[in-house]
Amino acid sequence: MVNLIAQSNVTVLVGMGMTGQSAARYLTSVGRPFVWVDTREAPPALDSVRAQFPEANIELGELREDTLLAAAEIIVSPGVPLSNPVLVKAETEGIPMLGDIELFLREVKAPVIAITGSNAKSTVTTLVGEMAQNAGKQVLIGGNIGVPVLDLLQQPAAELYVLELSSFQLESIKQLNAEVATVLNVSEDHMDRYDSFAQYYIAKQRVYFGARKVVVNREDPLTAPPLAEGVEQFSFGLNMPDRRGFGVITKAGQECLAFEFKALMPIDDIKIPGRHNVANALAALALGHAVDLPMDAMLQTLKVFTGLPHRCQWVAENGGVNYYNDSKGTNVGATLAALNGLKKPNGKIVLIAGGVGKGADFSPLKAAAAGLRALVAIGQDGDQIADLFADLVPVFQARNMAEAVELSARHAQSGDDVLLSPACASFDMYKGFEDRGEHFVQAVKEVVA
Ligand code: UMA
Ligand code: ADP
Repeated sequence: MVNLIAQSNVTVLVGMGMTGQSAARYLTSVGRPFVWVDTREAPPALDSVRAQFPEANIELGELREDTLLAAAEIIVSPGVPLSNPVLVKAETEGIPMLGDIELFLREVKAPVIAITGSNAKSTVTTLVGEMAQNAGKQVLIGGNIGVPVLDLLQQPAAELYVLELSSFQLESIKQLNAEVATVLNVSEDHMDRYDSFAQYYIAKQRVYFGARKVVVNREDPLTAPPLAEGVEQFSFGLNMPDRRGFGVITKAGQECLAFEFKALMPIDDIKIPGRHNVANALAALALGHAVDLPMDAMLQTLKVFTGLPHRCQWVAENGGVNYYNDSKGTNVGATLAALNGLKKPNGKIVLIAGGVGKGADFSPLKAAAAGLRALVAIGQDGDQIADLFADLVPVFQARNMAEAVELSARHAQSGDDVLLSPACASFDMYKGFEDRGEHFVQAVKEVVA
């Protein structure tokens, strides 16, 4: 094959997914020539890419050293590990390597709130965005939540940007310089991409690089930033707040959200369900407060925000059994949070779990066994979860979602919840977590009809 850029000095864009397409739009708009590569022989978006960018120089299949080493700059999509040997070689040769986030930050002057964590990113990002909007700010949200950041540049400039960042996007970050940055929580995920938990943790920590203010989770020491002079620190947690802290206090027998020592609002007024969402509400308050959003507008938002679909979303009630769709629970930490979040004194949970385990250690799930009525295992790695619970609770295997919901309905008792929170990715059986959640909702509708 002919080397498309020979010795010329152009940008190489790696990846033809959402990020790659947004970067291509951006590079085209600023008149920068680029060669577009993808490690797949047939990326799913190829036809639409060729239609949108008929002039694009495209190389497919294994990354080629001659192409990459001739680049002035390499823009890498988050789904492509930086450990790819050709990318490693390019980096050692001193070729600048960056992601879409840094490209975006070069263009944007308005403050950025940068949010990462193993779980709760999308919920907190959306909440902070809604709070800012309700406070009358021109705000845009984007990032891992599904809106590539470079596409935000095609809209009128905002006064504030709220970005959800994944560990993949953070890996290449040199300096983020966020107005406020947070790691909401850290628990194991993506162990099929990282050599160790430490490597994953370090990727998350990069969100703090250059931040003026930080928000940490008092209950999760892994969220603490590296020590830095002059950085203002706020905190959140379900425990008693301290100085600059958001937390929970009891006032007149009622649990309330609180800032420092002042009660703000009864937690019962928060619309999103579950104890874990109280933590998410506190995190959003801390982030909003750090950029001076008015407290009234933020509290008002908490009273109306019903949560995102597929995150502990209530689906139906039948015979005293409530059904919840937590299809976005794609790792062990998320499923534990959902189980603990929905826990109540009278009633147990029938858990539907399983799918693509991403190399995870499922054993921490055992801590929730006492609250389970039964486990229904689904998908490729469901048997690993089933084995864990075999001697602890009744365990069933289901071949599909309809069967899983039927089995759950049969074994749930009045006062129980049926929870789909798979602790796994969905790609063995579904197009994505949304598709899986929709199948669950459909199956529930059939069972309760
Ligand atoms: N791929 C290749 N070769 C390539 C390029 C991609 O094999 O050359 C594969 C990747 O391994 C991956 C898939 O293609 O399996 C998609 O990768 P991508 O980088 O092209 O992804 P995008 O479509 O650009 O979407 C990315 C995020 N996806 C990933 O990080 C895998 C989206 O997050 C994000 O919404 C989008 O950018 C906009 O910022 C999705 C995600 O699953 C929701 N994120 C992970 C998570 O939340 O756990 C991190
Ligand atoms: P992310 O974008 O990080 O995946 P989401 O807001 O989409 O986060 O929530 C994903 C899942 O994480 C939820 O479905 C729930 O199971 C779990 N979750 C929500 N809040 C928390 C929390 N505070 N701590 C741990 N897990 C949580």
